[in-house]
Order: sequence, then C-alpha cells, then structure tokens
Amino acid sequence: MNNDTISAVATANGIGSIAIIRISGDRALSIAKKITCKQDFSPRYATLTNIYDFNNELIDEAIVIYFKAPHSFTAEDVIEIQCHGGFVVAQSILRATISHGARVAQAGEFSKRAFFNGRIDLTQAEAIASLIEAKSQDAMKILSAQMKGALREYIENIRDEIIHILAYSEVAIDYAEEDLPQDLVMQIEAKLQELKKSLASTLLASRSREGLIRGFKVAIVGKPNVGKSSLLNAMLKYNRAIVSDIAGTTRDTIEEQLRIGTHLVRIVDTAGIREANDAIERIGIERSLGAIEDSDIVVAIFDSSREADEEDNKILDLLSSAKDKHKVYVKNKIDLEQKFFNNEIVFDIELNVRGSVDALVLKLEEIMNGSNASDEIMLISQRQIGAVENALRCIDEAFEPLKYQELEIFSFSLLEAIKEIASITRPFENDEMLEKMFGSFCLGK
Ligand SMILES: Nc1nc2c(ncn2[C@@H]2O[C@H](COP(=O)(O)OP(=O)(O)O)[C@@H](O)[C@H]2O)c(=O)[nH]1
Ligand SMILES: [Mg+2]
Repeated sequence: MNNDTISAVATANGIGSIAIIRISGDRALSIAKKITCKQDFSPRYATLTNIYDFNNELIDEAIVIYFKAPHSFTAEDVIEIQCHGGFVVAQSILRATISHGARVAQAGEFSKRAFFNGRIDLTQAEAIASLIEAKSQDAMKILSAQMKGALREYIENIRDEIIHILAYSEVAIDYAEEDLPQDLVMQIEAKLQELKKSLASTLLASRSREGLIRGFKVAIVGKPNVGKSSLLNAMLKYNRAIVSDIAGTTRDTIEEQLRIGTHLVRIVDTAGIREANDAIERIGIERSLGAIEDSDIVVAIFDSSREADEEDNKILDLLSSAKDKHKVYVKNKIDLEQKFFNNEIVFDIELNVRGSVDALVLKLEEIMNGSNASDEIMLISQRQIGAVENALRCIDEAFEPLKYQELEIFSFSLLEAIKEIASITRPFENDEMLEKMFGSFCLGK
C-alpha cells in the first residue's frame, strides 16, 4: 500500500461550471475532514459542504464524495470534491489539500495506482487514456468496450490456450521416453494455427483502423497548380490557403481539422511536388513527402486541363510506393477543355473544385467508416501491436520443434509467446515501460 496521499485537479484547465479535485491514499479522508471541518463522511454519499483553506478561510461550497478502499478507482481511500469551475477555486482547494499533507499527483499516477492495486490491467489503462482523446464515435465505442475489459478477455483467452498446450508438452517432457501421440501433435498444430490466424487478423484489423483511434489524417498531394489548395478551401468552406495560378504558391504544408460524418479529420494541403530549384520550395516538397508518410488517406489530384507529363508519372510512382495508405485519385478541372490522358490512372472522382466537392467528401467518409470492421477487438497502442508481433514470431518458431518432437525447444517458444501475450495486460516485471506508459497520461486521470 502506498502511504503517501496524492491530490490533483482532474478536470481540464479552463472555464467550466464545475471542476473536480481527486485525492487518493491513506490520508484522503482525514484531509477531507480538515478542509471541511466535518466530523465524518459516509462512503458513496454526496455531501454539500463548505471548503476552507489552511487559515480556515472559506474557499467554496462544494460536493464531497468519499469512496472507501477498496471500492474506488485506485482501490485506496479516495475523496472527490466537485467545486465551482474556473481557474482559481480548484487550485485553491488543491493547495489546501497539500497544506494538510497530500502531495501533487504526477501525470497518470491515479491510473498507475489502479493498475498496481489490481483494479485495472494495462489494456484498460490504455483505453482510458485514449478514450479521453477519442476523435470519433466509433473510436469511443471500441475504447469504452476495452475499458470494460474486452481486449483483456480476448488476450487472456489466447494466453490460456497457449498455456494449455504448454502443459501437454511439459507432461510429455517429464515422461521422457514417450513421444506425444501423433493425433495429439496434429491437434496441437491445428490449435496453434488457429491462434496464429486469430492474432494475425487482429493485428491486420488494428493496423488498418489506426486512424480511428488517433484521428484520420488526409494528405492532399499533386503537382503544382492542380487545385490542391482550392480543394482544401472548398472542404473547409472558407479561404484558408492562398490559391493562385502561380505554380509553387503553397510552399509549406497547411493542416486543418474538419468533421466528416462522425470523424474528426486532420487534412493537410501540401506544396506541389515537382523538381524545384528554389531551396525553400524544396523543403516544402520534402514536407509533402513527409505528409504522405504520416497520412492514412492520400488524395492525389491531377489537372485534366493539361497534358499528362513525366512529373505525373513520378507522382504515380510515389503513390505506388506508399503501400499501406488508402488512396483516392481525383481528376480536377473537368470544367475546362480536357487534355489529360494517362491509361495508368483509374480515377475515383472527377470534379471541378470550384463547383461541389461533396462526392470526394462522401468517398472519404466511406473509407473511414469502412475501417470500422465489425468485431470490436483492436490493439490500440504500438506497445500492444509490438507484443502481438513478437508472440506471432514465437508461435511460428514452435511448429518446427513440434514436428520433430523436440519438446524442450517447443516449450521454450510457447513460454516466450505467453510472456509476450501476458505483457499486453499485465507484464511480469518492467518498471521502465510502466513509467513511460503512465507518464503520457494526463494529470488526475
Ligand atoms: N477552372 C478551374 N480552375 C481551377 C479548378 N481548381 C483550381 N483551379 C485554379 O487553378 C489554379 C491553381 O489552384 P491552386 O488551388 O492554387 O492549386 P495548387 O497549386 O495545387 O494548390 C488557381 O488559379 C485556381 O483557381 C477547377 O476545378 N476549375
Ligand atoms: Mg497550393
């Protein structure tokens, strides 16, 4: 049990009608009594009470709720104070709790205590952290299911299945003269294939739905003067970027946020990609290439009023090397005389940016919705993805020794796979990783 008591303002820093201060630890209740001058609090009851500072001067009238250990988020004694919002009140109450012996919590420290006290596992902690930053309703659905333990259940189920197989192998090793019966070997092999398939499809689904969690990023790319900035402006419905017929007008990337359907999307207008002599333009072009790299969806625009040339082909090459991105090919300026012919391109959308861009917006929405596959199990962090990749490798390595009945090696590979899988929910020992993970949390969460 941690014997120091932590305190933090749990709500965002800004103007709002209420703010919440959270205190957790052995002294939470006694601090609450001191700052309210109350004799006691009943667990789970909301009490309207005055709050006083260290010199007994009134700070605010607030609601205090006592969550008695272990029935609280951290499994410790927790006090929540709902006071008036704004910049001053919550900070004054925080100071009062500190003057009575609490210490200011570090980022993520409440969640960290919840983890160490066994209230939540790491998938749940990560889901809470991501839920706070969720960019779409679909993301919210997945994350709230994971907060309730959906991913943990899936992962623990896989872990148990491997442990089960390991048990057979260990028994056979103990009775060294005997090989595993052939039909059992086949059953184990089939089971391992099944687990492998399940993990691989979760991995694939998670990768293609990455944008769902952190928000989709759309990069608009193309040669200079094809209408990229005009498209950004049309989507935003105001003139954000400078549009001109001078090639090379947009020299830097411009990023804006936009709501499409239920998604909050970051959309990036880029400098036109061409061979440039100008140093600044070249830097802009480098950034355009970076924007493709960072994006989930690339919108590639071509100007249909000009003849196709070598530079269009270069852009096509560039796009074909960006393999794991969704790509949308747009033919622009269809209001002008058509001179662009290139058999390699199958256009998804044809438009005149000065008219309506609704068709493109619909197409983007379709792609983003399509990323929301039916099953809701999804790995939501690089940490989780890395562990599943490692586990898959260990499972792969297990097939060969199984075939030749080298059971010690087989067991070793399974054990490694189990460790990797277990690390997703509750690693055995890895303080450094935990510090890093919880450090990225917000205060008071
Ligand atoms: N007629 C016509 N002109 C367009 C269309 N889209 C863009 N333009 C014009 O093409 C020029 C270049 O547009 P801009 O958006 O700056 O291109 P960017 O360099 O790709 O960002 C400007 O003069 C625009 O007004 C279109 O669909 N039809
Ligand atoms: Mg531009």
